Amino acid sequence: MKQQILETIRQNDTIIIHRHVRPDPDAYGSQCGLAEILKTSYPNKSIYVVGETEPSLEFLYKMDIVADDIYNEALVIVCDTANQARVSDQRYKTGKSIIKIDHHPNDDKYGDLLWVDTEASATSEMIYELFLAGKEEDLVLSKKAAELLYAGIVGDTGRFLFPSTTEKTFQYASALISEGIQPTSLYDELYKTKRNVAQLSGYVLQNFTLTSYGSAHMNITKEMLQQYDVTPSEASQLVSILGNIDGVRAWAFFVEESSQIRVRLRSKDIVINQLAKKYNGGGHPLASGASVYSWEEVENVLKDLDLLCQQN
Ligand SMILES: [Mn+2]
Repeated sequence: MKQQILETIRQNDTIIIHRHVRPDPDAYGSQCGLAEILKTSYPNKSIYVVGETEPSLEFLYKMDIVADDIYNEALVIVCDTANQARVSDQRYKTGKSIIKIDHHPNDDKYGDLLWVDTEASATSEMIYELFLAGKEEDLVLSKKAAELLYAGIVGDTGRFLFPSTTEKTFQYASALISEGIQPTSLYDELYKTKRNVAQLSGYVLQNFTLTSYGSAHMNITKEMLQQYDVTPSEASQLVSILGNIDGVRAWAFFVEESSQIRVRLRSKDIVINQLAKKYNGGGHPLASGASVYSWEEVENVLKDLDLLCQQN
């Protein structure tokens, strides 16, 4: 599949790379890391990255503005995006052909070529693998590309902590560091916490609930977001802080937005992506997302989550 993808890339002069909405470091890292590799390797091709800009990740890369008609002749590559509804900038559909590169479960098999590796810790890890598959021929890895892929791997593995981290992950990370990147300054930017977000995380640690079966949760209402002056996406990032608490096996984070309540589900050992699916979501076995539309529904999610902890 990697060779087929590389062959398709070689045959196209215009390539537009997409990723998912509400981008995280792996979305940016895989999308822009691939763009950097292709720009350096094929200076005569036109390579674009599109999607909404996430202010906290803008230091990594800048998105391009692409006119609609450019899509007519373009190969579109979508990185790190499990399902079509989550592709940032829905014009991806109007490309000449589409390639999907992703590490989430392949429930929505879109695209003309699909490369899905659920064992990969990050899509950025897969992009590095794509580089390895083409480096003897024509692929070149710039320092900027190495930095982007490293940021993606670091983001999706929680700095090499999550169980998705493998021997391969460390090998690739080591190879990326040998390109001369500065992990420390990257961490400074990625893990910089705004004062108000830090204060909200203090509130979460003081007020979360934990059942005797090991399910924990926290509700963040619109009023709390206002009070702490924190955006829903900033609040959602606090989900990981419940993971280290003694007795927590699986946990949910509910953040109220204008038209829905976003659910972040995490787990140490119990598979929770089926639960996410039941509530309009999906994702990895131990890290998923969902959406509900009332606080009554939140109670149902919590009952289901606690039942999973009880039964497993
Ligand atoms: Mn990812």
